Amino acid sequence: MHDSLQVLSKKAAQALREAKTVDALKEVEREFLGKNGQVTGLLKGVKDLPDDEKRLFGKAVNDLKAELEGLLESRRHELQRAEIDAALENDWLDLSAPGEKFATGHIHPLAQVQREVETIFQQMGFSIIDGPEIESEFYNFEGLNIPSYHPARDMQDTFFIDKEADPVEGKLVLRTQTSPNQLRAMKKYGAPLRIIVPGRVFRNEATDASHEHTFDQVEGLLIDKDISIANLKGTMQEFLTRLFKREVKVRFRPGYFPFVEPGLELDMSCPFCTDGCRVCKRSGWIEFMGSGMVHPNVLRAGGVDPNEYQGWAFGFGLTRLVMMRYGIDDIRHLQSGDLRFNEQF
Ligand code: FA5
Repeated sequence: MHDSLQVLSKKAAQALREAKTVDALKEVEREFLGKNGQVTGLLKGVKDLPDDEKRLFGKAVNDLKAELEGLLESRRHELQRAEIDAALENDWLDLSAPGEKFATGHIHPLAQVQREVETIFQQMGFSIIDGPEIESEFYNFEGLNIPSYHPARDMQDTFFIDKEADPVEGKLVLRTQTSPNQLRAMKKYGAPLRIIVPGRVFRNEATDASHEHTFDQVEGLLIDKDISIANLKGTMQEFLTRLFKREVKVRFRPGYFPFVEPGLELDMSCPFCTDGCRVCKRSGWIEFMGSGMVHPNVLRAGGVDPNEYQGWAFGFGLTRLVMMRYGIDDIRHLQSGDLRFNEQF
């Protein structure tokens, strides 16, 4: 081989050996075999040589180029292998190490019980409907047979919206009960009807361990022909038995709500004991809800003919049910947003 080529070959082979990384190798490649590399420069010069040297020298440079390319390729493999080995050595992952648990939230106890209630009533053929939290006085009171002069207005201390009253529907209020949806549903769907309405209600209460200003109720309404209190009793007994997963009995006491006649308070047998406990105050019975046969005035206000249809309605406190279910001693925990409380469910 031409002397100068031999020197160049040695120089290149040494540079290749000394390149310690794939990037450094690229540098060496550029220096010798790149567009302006030393070997490439020699090749470009071949065309200017006298004819007799052209062939010999040209072949020698091409051989050198092929040799360097071979060396380069094997060095590249070597370095890549070494880089992979180093990565395997340093960046390994212990797949058997115990994982780190992510803190995830869960459904709030109020929503959990609401879902259970909805599922049971759906299974019994009831539809679940929703209504506005800001109501008119008409739907919250007048239409439910509670005119403004009626003393029953005082039973539910009300938040009013600071806005001029509508001549027909009156002032706007934060609904004090879910009962306005009896009227809304009758007007919208007519009779027959089978609905429940879970929802948040508001009262201007002095709060304590069992009273909140904001709490949840579930309204129920069934309207059809030949409906009696017996249907209400059977429905509630079945609902509570499914909810508590043990046989629950119900009993009625007289109660007063202007929108039902007769009005009834419903008690359930204590689902937590057989012979008296703290929850039922050793009586075996727990007050559960207000109910009764829908007043004819309310049917009329909802556009249903009381001569053709009857029905019953009920309203229970979902928040109180949740408290009873989980043994929560202070209603204010439920809206506190305190994770130490919420995490327990
Ligand atoms: C009513 O609100 C009637 N609308 C229920 C009704 C519907 C009767 C249909 C007849 C027919 P009452 O004011 O009693 O009734 O409230 C119903 C339930 O809401 C109570 O049994 C209680 O569980 C719950 N409740 C009432 N006030 C509060 C409060 N401040 N905090 C938490 N729960 C309450």
